[in-house]
Amino acid sequence: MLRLLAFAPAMGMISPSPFSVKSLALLEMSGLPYERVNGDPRRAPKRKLPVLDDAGRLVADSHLIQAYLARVQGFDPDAHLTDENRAVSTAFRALVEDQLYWVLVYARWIENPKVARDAFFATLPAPLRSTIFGIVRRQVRAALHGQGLGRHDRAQVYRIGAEGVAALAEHLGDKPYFLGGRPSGIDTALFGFLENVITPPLETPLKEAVMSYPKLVSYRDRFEAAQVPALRDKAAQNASGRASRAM
Ligand SMILES: N[C@@H](CCC(=O)N[C@@H](CS)C(=O)NCC(=O)O)C(=O)O
Repeated sequence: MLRLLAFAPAMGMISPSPFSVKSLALLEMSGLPYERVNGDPRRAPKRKLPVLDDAGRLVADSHLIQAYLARVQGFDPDAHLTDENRAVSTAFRALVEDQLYWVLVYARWIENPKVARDAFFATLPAPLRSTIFGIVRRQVRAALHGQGLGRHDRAQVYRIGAEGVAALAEHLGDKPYFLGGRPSGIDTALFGFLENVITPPLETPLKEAVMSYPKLVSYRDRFEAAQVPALRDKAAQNASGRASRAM
């Protein structure tokens, strides 16, 4: 059976990792039997999660997982897309995963470190928790600096976030799914992001930006109800497992 190594649920989220939520959503939509496992990024091939384990064959990266499911398992959520749809999907995936994701990382790790610590390191004993959290937070800060977003001031970071969110809302318009009447892979990426912004009780300007577009909230809810209705309950079963960290 397929196994997905993902970050354990936290703060009411299916996973505190948008990429883990995305891959879980893809697996749910595929109808393929799979098992969700709380993974540890330090043991992952690229030191990031999610990782798909197909009988020992490891696929690391949510986009490669989508491609693998299409190529090897016969589930391609993008099969019906036109070339233009694919171009739009590629561009918006970059917006969500290479830009907005980092605004989320900034909101959590730089601005709300205590929330991040308690959510992602809850199972560690208190003294160890603070030490390890401090080390990881320094790594996250360096990653943000390397990516570039971490070099901006707060107002600039959240302006970039608000512009990106506005682009999502504008393109979604009144369509049921991001590219029209049928769901596709980009919806799973958006679902992962929106789940991570909307669900946790963490009030940030990024969340404010998303909540200012009720259509984005109802889109997240609609996608969940229609495409992955069992995912949240399944996540609750993994919540009792060992917690793992996510950015
Ligand atoms: N491009 C990757 C990104 C995965 C990723 O960034 N995962 C984060 C959690 S959201 C992670 O594993 N971080 C752990 C670390 O950097 O140590 C994908 O699409 O799967």
